[in-house]
Amino acid sequence: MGFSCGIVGLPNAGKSTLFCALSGSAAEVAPYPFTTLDKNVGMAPVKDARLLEVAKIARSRKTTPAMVQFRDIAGLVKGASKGEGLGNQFLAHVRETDAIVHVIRCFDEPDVAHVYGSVDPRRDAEIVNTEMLLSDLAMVERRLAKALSARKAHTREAEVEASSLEWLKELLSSGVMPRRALSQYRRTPGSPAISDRASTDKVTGHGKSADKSAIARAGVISGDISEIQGIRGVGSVPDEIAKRAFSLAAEMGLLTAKPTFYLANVPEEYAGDPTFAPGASVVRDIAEEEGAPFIGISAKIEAEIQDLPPSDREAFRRDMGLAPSLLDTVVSLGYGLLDLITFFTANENEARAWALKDGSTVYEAAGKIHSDMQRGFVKADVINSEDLIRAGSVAKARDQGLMRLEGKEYVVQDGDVIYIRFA
Ligand SMILES: Nc1nc2c(ncn2[C@@H]2O[C@H](COP(=O)(O)OP(=O)(O)OP(=O)(O)O)[C@@H](O)[C@H]2O)c(=O)[nH]1
Ligand SMILES: [Mg+2]
Repeated sequence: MGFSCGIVGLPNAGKSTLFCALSGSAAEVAPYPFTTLDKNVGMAPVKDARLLEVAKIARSRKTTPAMVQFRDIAGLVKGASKGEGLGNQFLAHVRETDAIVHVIRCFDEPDVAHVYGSVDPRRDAEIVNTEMLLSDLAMVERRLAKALSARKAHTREAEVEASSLEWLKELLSSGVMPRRALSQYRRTPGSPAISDRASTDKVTGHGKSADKSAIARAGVISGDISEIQGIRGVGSVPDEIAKRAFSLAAEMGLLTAKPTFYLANVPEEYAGDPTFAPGASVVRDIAEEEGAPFIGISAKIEAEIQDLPPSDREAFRRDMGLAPSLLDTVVSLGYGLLDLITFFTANENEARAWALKDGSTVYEAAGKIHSDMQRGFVKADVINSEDLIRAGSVAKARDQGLMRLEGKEYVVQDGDVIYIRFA
């Protein structure tokens, strides 16, 4: 799978409308709060023109794109973490996802009730973020209680775990979302990224963004965390504790530690120019303050387009001044946010696209395909899809010396076509 993405927001923000527009699947959409009582799960393919070309060259019988999963849950309201509304019980469905899209209502429509009576993007974003923070805090406190009794054994591991959870608790209780700490850290000029992977990349020269990808890996963070702007009142901790805290946050599925982007759901008349819609600039500011990506769309228009025959969609989008595809926009945001690249496998049976964390080795890529391939990994023949497409066939690519034999440590590049040799 490419990645999975949870859709959160207040009731009637347009989450299910967005879900339908993205996944093409039907979900109940209605003008009253708490329409979604359970969760909706849908999949959508990641479009990649290179896959079709690679499939043609390999004469593959079928092509399998990478897939993205969307999960739409009930709306969150104030007090959700204490059992208000329906939201909290469904947060578990979002804990398992890779990323979050936070939908904020910017459309004013008297027939669609707003649970707090008016359109106010900053207040709404704060309510939802606070509920996620409180839910995460409760989770951290439960785990901390266990860790504190384990600490009595005086092992180093138990000590690190308890201290990391204490620091996470402090962070969350001060209202700091761990994802914010991570993204601010990423933006701090000169912040060192020390991980084994980052240094390997530099030595082999393959790491086009070694530092970035190293930090993006959950739990790999370094530097003096206390220097990060915005974390006021939170004590500094040794690197080891901070690193463990971030990997625990990922492991526990803390919502406020997940890469997140904000989506302003604007009135239909602003569909072609969403940033000019009232409220959209507030959502953009919130996103900017957090270092998070932002997009503005009209979910209603997008869902309506999804109902048109496919052949009519493109012209309709063009006439409305919309980007060519909402799904493509969201997918590329997600790939960027999660530092994902694409690699391909291709034989006569199947040509397939896979998503992989930037900076991963071909050995790790083999593990994605099949555990046997990783276990028995010998070498990999690698060619970039662009070279392969230019050469026109695998044989010609070989003749031109474009196919390389790589070992375990090779860092996969975006667009690589990989043939694993395994024993
Ligand atoms: N005018 C207008 N209405 C919209 C827009 N987006 C959604 N709606 C309407 O708002 C209502 C709520 O939309 P849903 O997608 O069901 O909202 P939700 O966030 O899933 O709501 P819950 O499931 O109740 O949490 C529906 O009547 C939609 O048609 C929009 O951009 N403009
Ligand atoms: Mg819904």
